[in-house]
Amino acid sequence: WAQDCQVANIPVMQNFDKSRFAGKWYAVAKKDPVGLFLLDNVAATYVIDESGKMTANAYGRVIILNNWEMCANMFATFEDTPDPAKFKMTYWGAASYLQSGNDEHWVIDTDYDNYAIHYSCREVDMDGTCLDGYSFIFSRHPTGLRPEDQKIVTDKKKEICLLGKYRRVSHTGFC
Ligand code: ODT
Repeated sequence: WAQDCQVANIPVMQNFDKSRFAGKWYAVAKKDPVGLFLLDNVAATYVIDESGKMTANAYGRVIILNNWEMCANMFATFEDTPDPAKFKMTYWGAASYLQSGNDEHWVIDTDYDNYAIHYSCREVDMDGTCLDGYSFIFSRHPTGLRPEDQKIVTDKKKEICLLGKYRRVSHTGFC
């Protein structure tokens, strides 16, 4: 097994089941993109409707206009792709001054009940590696990852070439 940091070759969750992924996830760690937005107290809730379409809402502490601290309420819709673990995400904020845009939304790995690894590359470099992207480590538990899931998550961080790039996301009750 050799390290391959090509975005196109990043392994994602096999046979991803979005209905099992539904519900609330707490961010426990994050690799920031350029111009980071969500700082901490981040959680996302995914919903699958009767037709199978996935949507989500998320909240998190943000600082806008350089000094105004608030909780951002964000929404997203997801477009399916041929790979069940890869989605095209369209997102926007409850308020117009919050970020909006289109991002990739990949699920790298999850056991559905405890941990999930999210990945989004925003800009692929000339050599096929990721120039700008972000990634969340999610837990079903607000207290963080269970010790037995930590090694799995560390191994996956390595596989997606982001080991050492994450910071802890704290939950202080701000949002
Ligand atoms: O925080 C950043 O720097 C980048 C994050 C921008 C995307 C935030 C949009 C959230 C939209 C609603 C929730 C969907 C769940 C997405 C999963 C990962 C991002 C929170």
